[in-house]
Amino acid sequence: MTTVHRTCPLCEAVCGLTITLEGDHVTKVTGDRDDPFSKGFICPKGASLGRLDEDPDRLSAPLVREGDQWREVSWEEAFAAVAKGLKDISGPERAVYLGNPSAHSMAGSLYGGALIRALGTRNVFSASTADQMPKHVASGLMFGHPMTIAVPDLDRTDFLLMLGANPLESNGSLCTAPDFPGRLKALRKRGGTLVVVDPRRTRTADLADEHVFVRPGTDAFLLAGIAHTLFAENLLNVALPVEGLAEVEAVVKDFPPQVVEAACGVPAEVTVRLARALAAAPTAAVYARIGTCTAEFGTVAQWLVDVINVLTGNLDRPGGAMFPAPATEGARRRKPYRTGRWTSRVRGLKETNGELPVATLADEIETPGEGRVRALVTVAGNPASSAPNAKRLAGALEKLDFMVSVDIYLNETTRHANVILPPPRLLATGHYDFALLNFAVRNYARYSPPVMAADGPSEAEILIRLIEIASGFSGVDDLIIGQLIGDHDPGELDGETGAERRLDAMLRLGPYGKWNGGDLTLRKLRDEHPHGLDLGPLKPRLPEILTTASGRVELAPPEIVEDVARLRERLSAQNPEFVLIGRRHLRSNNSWLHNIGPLVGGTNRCTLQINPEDVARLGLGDHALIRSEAGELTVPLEPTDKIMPGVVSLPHGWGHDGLPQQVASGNAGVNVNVLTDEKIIDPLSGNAVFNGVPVILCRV
Ligand SMILES: Nc1nc2c(c(=O)[nH]1)N[C@H]1C(S)=C(S)[C@@H](COP(=O)(O)OP(=O)(O)OC[C@H]3O[C@@H](n4cnc5c(=O)[nH]c(N)nc54)[C@H](O)[C@@H]3O)O[C@H]1N2
Ligand SMILES: Nc1nc2c(c(=O)[nH]1)N[C@H]1C(S)=C(S)[C@@H](COP(=O)(O)OP(=O)(O)OC[C@H]3O[C@@H](n4cnc5c(=O)[nH]c(N)nc54)[C@H](O)[C@@H]3O)O[C@H]1N2
Ligand code: SF4
Ligand SMILES: [Mo]
Repeated sequence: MTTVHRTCPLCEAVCGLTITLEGDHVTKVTGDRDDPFSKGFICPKGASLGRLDEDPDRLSAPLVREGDQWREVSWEEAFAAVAKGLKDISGPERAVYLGNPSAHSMAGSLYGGALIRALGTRNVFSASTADQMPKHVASGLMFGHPMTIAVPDLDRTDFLLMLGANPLESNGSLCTAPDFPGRLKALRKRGGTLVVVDPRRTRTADLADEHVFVRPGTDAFLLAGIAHTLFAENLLNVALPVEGLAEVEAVVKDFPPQVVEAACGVPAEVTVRLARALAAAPTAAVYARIGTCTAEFGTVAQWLVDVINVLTGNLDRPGGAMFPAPATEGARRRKPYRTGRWTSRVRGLKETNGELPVATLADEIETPGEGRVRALVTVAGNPASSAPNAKRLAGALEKLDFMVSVDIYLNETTRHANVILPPPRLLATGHYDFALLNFAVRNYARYSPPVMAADGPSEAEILIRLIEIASGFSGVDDLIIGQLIGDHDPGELDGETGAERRLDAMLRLGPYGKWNGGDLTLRKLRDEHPHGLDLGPLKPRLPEILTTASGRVELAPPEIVEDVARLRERLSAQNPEFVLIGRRHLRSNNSWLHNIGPLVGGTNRCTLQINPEDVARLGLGDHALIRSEAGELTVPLEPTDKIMPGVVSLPHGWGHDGLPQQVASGNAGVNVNVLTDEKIIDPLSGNAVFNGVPVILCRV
């Protein structure tokens, strides 16, 4: 029997796990009590890590498809098939899609960029434009860099206003905080206040001092009403160097609480009270997540979040919204952030962060003409499930000349591939959270080396081979290390693989690093801090980390101010009779944990939550037909007064009919993204809209 300790890679909470093994078989998983950040916290998903790692339906060898037959092949044969498939397809005709787990893996973080360059394409898509792109765009325009993202200082704040997030189920997002539930309870226990804004009374709302119902897709109105009140009642406390204060005042003038009430459904007196409370609290933070991002005014809403944090004096101060200093942070070029450096071929949509909206991937594959996407590489992504109008996208994948997927399952997306390349089990893979530690509520680092040998190439090695095949270039690690370390001696770098040596270089150059006045190295982190290293509470970082043209916080970026006109026009719009939103369940993880027996069933079911008043009014039975611009589904109903009348909620990531995954195909559910509409996006970020989708309901 052996015991190993490592970070859970399944969600953004980065919990430490203690794993007991008999040989290579996992017998027990518990929370790692010695992890200074997660302190033993674990959720049911982390506890099922062994089941996932040993799932018999996971792919254990590369697959090549011939017609509708799959054949297991050797790695060399698989890579030869990729080389042949990509050979006659030029860079601009290739596209890549990086899915959510590539933001968790070392391979995705370290080799995603090089893969894109090797493919020679601007057709870059990822789950980010179905998720947090509005936050990157708003932060990029205000602070100069899309990763300069403020997170709520959860452990010290006196007042937290949370919109469109449900960390009791999701365990938090763009706010890396293991045991988020415990941290919220601690906030209340120390006399702090939690207010949750959500069209559903969630488990997080149940824990709060106050829950405010909001009409889906309209948080920007509520936030504008709060900002309006701060100006109108002279509650400002602007402590930072800012540009554009007068412009913000002028822009929010048109959104008094009495006026926004009709649009967002929040009574004017509640909006005014929230503004006063945010201004009066010793410290406060506004935090808004997926419910507000995957909405038509996503970027405007995210902008208003930080506008309010600035106006109330809470940006960059302890207890407010702060900027983490992750251990692998590199120097940021003083080059102001821009979007739209290129546009998509078919719909002319703007590039953001080097990506195009996933909402237009199907257009790029289906529309004939020069530059049509003919080949697609997916890495850890399931866009045939996760993208808006997923049914159309699944059909488009059939029209590709070649597709290769790096994935652990044969699923909704990879079944369209010609070749599937499966990475080895998690326990054979090193782990470092390059992306998520940018958003941690304490500065923290932890490296988890592999605990067993892999029986095939690691995911990093798979991506390196794809880079070599696509570009003919080998030696990517040495090239990047050379560019990164300048005059330092590469011979000092530790690590068994290129990925580890790159991690070491980044740690050494980072804010705590040996090559930067500190003492942190990979060896030190791995050998002296196997349970993780606490690097202390967040510290104020402005104005040093601002990279805007003015060197100040840009409170009124012109493109955002311009988009407020669209919001103003919407003030007088009619509300649809029903709108659709999503939700997450504790034991889910987007589309890919439904094959793990202990995680499905019970409360984790694909049902349409609907208010009982609506059920009665429409005379619905246990099922209903739900129809949108994009498609229709028949769904089982779950009447509950926890959801507002006029709003219905269906979780995403279901609809697994016919997959070679025994448990998942037996609990198939339906795919909500048959209903979501790829034609409607947040124009500033290109982000998909999943919340506030107009639908009609009919009896079946
Ligand atoms: N309607 C609606 N749609 C949504 C959302 C919503 O709230 N509502 N949420 C959106 C959000 S926030 C996100 S992030 C996206 C997610 O969108 P995607 O990233 O496209 O989808 P996932 O379901 O996360 O699929 C992850 C894929 O990675 C594979 N995988 C798992 N682990 C590994 C690994 O270690 N290596 C590799 N190579 N593959 C692995 C899985 O088998 C699966 O195929 O969905 C979005 N779609
Ligand atoms: N268990 C579990 N954990 C996960 C995931 C998972 O699938 N399952 N996915 C991971 C991923 S990829 C992400 S991005 C994060 C997301 O993490 P969170 O942002 O916390 O996501 P949700 O739990 O979906 O909570 C979103 C809430 O927004 C509400 N909402 C919907 N529309 C609106 C609206 O218009 N306005 C407001 N104010 N609220 C609205 C919904 O009712 C829901 O309660 O979770 C991560 N963690
Ligand atoms: S909360 Fe997230 S990181 Fe922690 S054990 Fe659960 S899935 Fe893993
Ligand atoms: Mo996400």
